[in-house]
Amino acid sequence: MQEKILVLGSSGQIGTDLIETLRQSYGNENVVASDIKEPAKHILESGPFEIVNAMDRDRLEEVVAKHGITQIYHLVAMLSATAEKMPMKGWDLNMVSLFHTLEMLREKQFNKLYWPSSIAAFGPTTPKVDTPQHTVMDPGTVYGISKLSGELWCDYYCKKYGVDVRSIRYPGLISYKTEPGGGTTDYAVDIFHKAKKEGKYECYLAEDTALPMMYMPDAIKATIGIMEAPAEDVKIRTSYNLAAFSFTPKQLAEAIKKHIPDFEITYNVDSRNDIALGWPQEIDDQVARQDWGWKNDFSLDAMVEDMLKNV
Ligand code: AKB
Repeated sequence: MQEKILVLGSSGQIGTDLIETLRQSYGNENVVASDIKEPAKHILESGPFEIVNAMDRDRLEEVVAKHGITQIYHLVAMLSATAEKMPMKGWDLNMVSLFHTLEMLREKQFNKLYWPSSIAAFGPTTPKVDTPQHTVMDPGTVYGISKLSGELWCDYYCKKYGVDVRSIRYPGLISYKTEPGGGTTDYAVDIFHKAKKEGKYECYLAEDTALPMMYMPDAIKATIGIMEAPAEDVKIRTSYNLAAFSFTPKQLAEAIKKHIPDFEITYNVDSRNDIALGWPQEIDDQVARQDWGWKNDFSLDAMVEDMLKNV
């Protein structure tokens, strides 16, 4: 069967990279980009694009029917730092858009759903190092509460209605094509732009705040990897732990200095550091590696080299 894929939130940080890779493997015309704002020119010109507000179920149903959609990648979310400023809006966006797609999946309007969770679903009493797949989860942010709730709803729909929904807990994602917006981990992208342009960066996290991170090509590989895995291999239907490397701002600055020796980092810590301190530092992703063969390609140094080449 020819898959027809709809990406919700395609103009965002993950969407821009994901659309390019999906179009390469499934064919331009079979991958529909959608967002409330227009995407980059090359995305608009290489295949179909629809303006879709993921909160508008009628519009979602219209686009799914129009293109004969078989799979949806749901990438719409208000991230951690922004959702702390507007909790009700964040909760609404993150949950209502998920329920629309889960309900449409239950009604068999399409066959398979990808919905991302995050390390934000963990909380202050979760083990910080080698965070296991199954552990205490007590998120302290609106975004994290929406991700943990979403995971449980995905599992519920899978068990109760037999739908095929798959999910990964993303670490902080680093990319150069599109900048992230409103996350706690955004510094790890901003730092590269400032390092190249100004040779210095003022960081809002403390120098020793460690977080799990991943380079975007690996995140895209994992996202498509879990969607293409045989259904019986995807045993966990809440969400899978996923890891590549972890670093503190100080360690990232050291890695950048290997290429830009004069680079300087200073610190002006704000409330985002409190959010980061409630998250794990290093994730154990053995279960994803065993179940559906996940394996990262990029180390910290390889990511830094590639970012500095491309920003
Ligand atoms: C954020 O910082 O909010 C996101 C995330 C870790 O999910 N990048």
